[in-house]
Amino acid sequence: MLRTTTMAILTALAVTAFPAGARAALPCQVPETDRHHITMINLDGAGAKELVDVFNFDAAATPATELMVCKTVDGALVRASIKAIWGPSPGNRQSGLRDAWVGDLDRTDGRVEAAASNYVSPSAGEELVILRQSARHSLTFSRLQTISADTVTMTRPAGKAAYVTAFVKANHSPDQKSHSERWTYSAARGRWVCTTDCFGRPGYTMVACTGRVPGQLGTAAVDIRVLGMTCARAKTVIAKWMARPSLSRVDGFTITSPQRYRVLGRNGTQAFWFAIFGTD
Ligand SMILES: [Ca+2]
Repeated sequence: MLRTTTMAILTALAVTAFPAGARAALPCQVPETDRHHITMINLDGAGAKELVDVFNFDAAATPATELMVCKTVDGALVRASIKAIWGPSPGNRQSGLRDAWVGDLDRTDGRVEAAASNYVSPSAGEELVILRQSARHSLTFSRLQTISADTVTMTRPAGKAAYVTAFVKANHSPDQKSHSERWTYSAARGRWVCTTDCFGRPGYTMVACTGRVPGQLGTAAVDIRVLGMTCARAKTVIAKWMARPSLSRVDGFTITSPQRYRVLGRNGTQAFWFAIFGTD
């Protein structure tokens, strides 16, 4: 896969010589990186296919994932859009982009989706970021949703909508059992939703929260996931715990730590967990 995509990007870069009269256009070129996932696909409905490059960008050893779209102008590929879609990673240099899928993944609206799975760390697992073409024939993408678990992969059965498998280990699960969640596309909700093995009920799925909660000694709670509660509520409880990590109960939540660097809080119907930055 990597060899193929590396050859593909080299081929792409080889045809980016600047055409006269296209001074405003940026070349179809990204910072040097070892991970690309390139797809040639018709986004705008016109003749030539566009190039979609989902790539890992290792900025100061904190990998980030970006998405670039290039179009053909006067026979040369030029950049049409670029978007940071994940990161910077709290994990190490080997974290970041693991795989990507580009196409009409939901097989519903004709718009193209792009999904990128990103590895964070052994305790924080992976995050799948799904984006969708901003509009039909658009050359830009908008964020749709993020799914977190120990491993998150997308499967594209022939002729059917893609589905997501999100595996959660027992020691990362609020009910202490492993789950292999199946997320299928819901046209009614316009996104992928968990439909199988979702901690017992379909509407009861773990959701990823963005942002970090600062704590002592510069550490911070990252990669927060919540079950049956809002991100804001979880962050409030986490902040209180980060201020006093000796507490075993905060705002009605029992705080446990199934793994050394992962903290779990639960109160029966609601739960959250988070990884602590820089600990693995
Ligand atoms: Ca679509």
